[in-house]
Amino acid sequence: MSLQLFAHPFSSYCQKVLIALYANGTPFEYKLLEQDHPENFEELRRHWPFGKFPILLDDGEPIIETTPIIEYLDAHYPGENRWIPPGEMEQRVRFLDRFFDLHVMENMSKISTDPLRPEGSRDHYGVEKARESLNVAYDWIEGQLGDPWAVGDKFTLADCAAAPSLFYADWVEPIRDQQPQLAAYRARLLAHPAVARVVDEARPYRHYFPLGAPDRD
Ligand SMILES: N[C@@H](CCC(=O)N[C@@H](CS)C(=O)NCC(=O)O)C(=O)O
Repeated sequence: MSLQLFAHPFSSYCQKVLIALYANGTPFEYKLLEQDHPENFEELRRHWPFGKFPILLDDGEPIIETTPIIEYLDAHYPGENRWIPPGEMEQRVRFLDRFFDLHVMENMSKISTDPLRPEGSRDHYGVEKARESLNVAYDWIEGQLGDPWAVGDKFTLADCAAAPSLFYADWVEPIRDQQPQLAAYRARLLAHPAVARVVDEARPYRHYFPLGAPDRD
């Protein structure tokens, strides 16, 4: 079996999957989605006409959407970290994965990609709502987090989703003093070797950040 990941280092959803691959040392071929590789975009669209990434190919068979990709890795390429530990933790891991994707990553993306819209098509109302929702998410998760990881001592799918979403969310809407647990969790995530690696690999692309990357992290 051979894995190929169509991805870009600066993309938050790609980082979610890259963290899982790196943390378990799972070998794969990186199909970089950059302008000097148009053939990779063409191949991505052949498998997934929406053109959203990442996608994973296993011997040419596509696995699409980040959560199913990590579920697939857990089932077919198991490693030191179980991404969805069986037993009583499973439901919590799945719920927090949805929480970070839907309530942190999506609001962060709405805010950070609005400047890319054509002039006259900016969505100021939507961006304001996304900021409000992000603050609701910060307040809610503050009392919910395990230590050191989202569900306790196991680094799971929930942490793979949390790391890139909180990394960038703090750039667009800084985590506040009222959320010390969340700030500490973000710092622990950034110190994890697989997360530190994706952050470092994305560094050369920071100028892509539409709002301007802050001079930190
Ligand atoms: N729900 C999808 C989201 C994927 C997604 O939105 N990826 C972004 C990159 S971070 C993307 O493809 N953006 C380009 C586009 O929307 O055309 C997943 O979990 O895989």
